[in-house]
Amino acid sequence: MIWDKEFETLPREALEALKLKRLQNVLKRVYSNVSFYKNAFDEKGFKPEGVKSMDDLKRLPFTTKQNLRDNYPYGLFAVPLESVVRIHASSGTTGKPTVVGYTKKDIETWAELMARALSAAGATKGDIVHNSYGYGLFTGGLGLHYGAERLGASVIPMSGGNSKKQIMIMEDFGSTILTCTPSYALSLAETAEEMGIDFKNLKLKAGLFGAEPWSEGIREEIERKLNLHAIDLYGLSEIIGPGVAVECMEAKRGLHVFEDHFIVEVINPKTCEPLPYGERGELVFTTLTKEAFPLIRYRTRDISVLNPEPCICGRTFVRMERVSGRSDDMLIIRGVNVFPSQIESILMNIEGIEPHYLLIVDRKGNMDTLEIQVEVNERVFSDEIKNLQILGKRIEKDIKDFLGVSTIVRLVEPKTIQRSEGKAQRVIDKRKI
Ligand code: DLL
Repeated sequence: MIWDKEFETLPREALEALKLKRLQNVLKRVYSNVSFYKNAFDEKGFKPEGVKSMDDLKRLPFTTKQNLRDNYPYGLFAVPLESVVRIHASSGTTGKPTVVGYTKKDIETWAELMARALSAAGATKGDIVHNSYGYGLFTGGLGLHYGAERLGASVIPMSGGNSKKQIMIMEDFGSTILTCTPSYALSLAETAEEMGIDFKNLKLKAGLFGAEPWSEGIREEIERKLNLHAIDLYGLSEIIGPGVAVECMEAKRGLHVFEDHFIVEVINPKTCEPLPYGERGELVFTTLTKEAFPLIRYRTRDISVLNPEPCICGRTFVRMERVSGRSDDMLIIRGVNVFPSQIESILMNIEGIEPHYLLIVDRKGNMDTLEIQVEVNERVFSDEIKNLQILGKRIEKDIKDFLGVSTIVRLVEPKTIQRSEGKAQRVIDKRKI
């Protein structure tokens, strides 16, 4: 279902014209209201009036996470604080969080975009949205919440945690749409099983999962275990929160970027040169309509590919492939670049392996080591030791063959790896501790 037919199906030419007009506006606003941008533009000898076509985008400076840190907390806001009605923050792994602000109109825009996202997953006003994204500074909880209300659905503000209660409410309240991280969805599946509850007897029909990378294999697990359609939802606090891009249930192949509000580019992270459609690189976004916290060419560090082909759903927005990871998630193991998502994809293709794993990176002498702890199911675990060893060796070989890196695989008992209620922590890099 398409929530906003007028904009979501705009012909390309009209969409490009709209983007250009909005870009010109936002550039003028940041130039007059944000000293960081005034200085950055002046340094490049760039005048907002100079933007005559989308091609000029290339000449604009990038904004990085470091720029956000340097202007902590409110330095990049483009409106006075009196006009800001909401503040969120994304927890950095190190140091201070990134602070983002919204005007009343920004909150409305965000709710609209989230209503679009929920509709893309098939939700309507008749649905009961069970929202298990965390409420608080994290944008997931309130982002989904406002979108569900805008859609006219009934939203249950569960937040994360207390899984048994979640399952009970799902059953008693008849939840039809589930929203949470993919790792928490799997954890809920496990709790339901322990409680003797079969998802086939629940009313869930679709889920919007995001906030962390997940592979096609995990999608299959979630769809099978929770008996619903699993849709990928992408976003980041700096750009608006969830609701930057979403998959459509018709195709489930790539996420439509809400291009009337965000310009998306893919760049080569080393040279910073824009890459053509079809080439993998770092996603860069420019916000077109945000008032409180507009960002120009924000470098996300998320890795993806853009696909401009028309989609069967009728949306004209370009699609980004599922995010395979962040450039700063990349592990360098004895000189070989490895993304946790690549390991996940290999693991998910192996019979008897559960979708719960942990990568432990360490250094012994001068040698990096990568240990993969992965759960096996009850049947495999109770098998003979010899068979477990064979399975472990086979996984090590698959990883060596596909990724060229030697690992140590440790098959562990079911339910021993810590479950997440939000974003899962899948890597422990002891070299950094
Ligand atoms: O995670 C916003 C969000 C909430 C998105 C709920 C989807 C659902 P942050 O906490 O700022 O915001 O983290 C943003 O999470 O740069 C990606 O690295 C990662 N991420 C978000 N969605 C996806 C996804 C929210 N669908 C960071 N697939 C982003 C892969 C994702 N990674």
